[in-house]
Amino acid sequence: MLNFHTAGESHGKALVSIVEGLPADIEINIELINDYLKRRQQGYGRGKRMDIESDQVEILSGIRNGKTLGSPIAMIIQNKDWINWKKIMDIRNIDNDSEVSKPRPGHADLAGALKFGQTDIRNILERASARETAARTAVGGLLANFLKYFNIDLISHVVQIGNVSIDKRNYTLDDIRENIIKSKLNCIDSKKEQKMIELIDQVKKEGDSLGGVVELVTNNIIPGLGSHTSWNKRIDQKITAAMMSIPSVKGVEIGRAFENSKRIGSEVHDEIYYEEAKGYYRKTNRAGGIEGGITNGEPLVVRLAVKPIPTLSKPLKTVDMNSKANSEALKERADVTVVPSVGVIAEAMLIFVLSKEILIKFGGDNISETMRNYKGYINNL
Ligand code: EPS
Repeated sequence: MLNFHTAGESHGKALVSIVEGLPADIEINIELINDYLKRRQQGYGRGKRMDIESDQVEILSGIRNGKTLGSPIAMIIQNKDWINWKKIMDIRNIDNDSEVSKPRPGHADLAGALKFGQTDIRNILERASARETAARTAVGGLLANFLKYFNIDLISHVVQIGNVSIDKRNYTLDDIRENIIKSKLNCIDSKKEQKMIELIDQVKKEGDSLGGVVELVTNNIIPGLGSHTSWNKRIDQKITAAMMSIPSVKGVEIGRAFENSKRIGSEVHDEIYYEEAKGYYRKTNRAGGIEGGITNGEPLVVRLAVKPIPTLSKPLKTVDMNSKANSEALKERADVTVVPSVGVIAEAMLIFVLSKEILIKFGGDNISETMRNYKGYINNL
């Protein structure tokens, strides 16, 4: 069963990913992984940390002569900033003056400190930091090599920052890819993007932060991934769980779920057509590519609501965990918004869910075995 783990603290030495369950003989282009890592670091509104890091993956195991071995794949990304944090993050002895005791509202700080019995919040925030998502993105980039065999393509784009949103709704994955190339925010509407940038600048000056909405769109999805037969086999359940695991993501919508909830059935469901060359198809895709917990072959469309990040240079009120006195929350170097990066992390998580579903359906210890089963299924459709 395909799975992965990550390890690593935000200002520790490195981030580690271990991926298990990929078939042997998959051709791996390491540059594809590095492209994902680079895209995750971009986006207007990121903080100074992104000037320090330039994430590159090093593969430690599981690949030989450019191909997977079927054994666990270990990957490492160095934290360049670690050198500046050695005294605070040292594994043996730390500088005790560095204790953090003022939890940020909206962060894992307080809940994590209570749960794990910690008085130094740094013991929580280092792992709660979204830096961990670099390790997940490496996994997504690795598995993107696997999805290439099935011609599956996917991309994210920003549809809202704060209260500025794009109005366009009818675009294809190719339109998105073409239009976000020059965008600093992965936004297809250059006029709205300008407004988003102005808003980010203004909010930055005010010492505040911004959330937004990102959308994921796929092409060439295989019909029949997921299953209606059990609650925990439904692919919408798996996709939403994976999306909700991304820090700052607080809501997930498949298709036009919230809009659909206001309409009558005949205005919502996507009518079915058939053509010899195309097979079954729809003229609309309000369901976002999933019916009965199974992909129906239409593009997957998933939207994520991202909250504003909790680290504010104009801090909110909190309580000092040592003195219990009213205080101002921890102020740290931070981003103003991470919405474009969340899109790339969401791509990585969707790539993982799709890869896992493909292997559940087609199996295979070797990619040729997986492809033989896949082709047999497609020919029978
Ligand atoms: C983060 C705080 C910032 C972000 C970080 C997530 O880091 P720092 O505290 O070092 O300035 O830049 O994100 C990343 C490092 C990254 O690679 O995405 C946080 O508190 O979650």
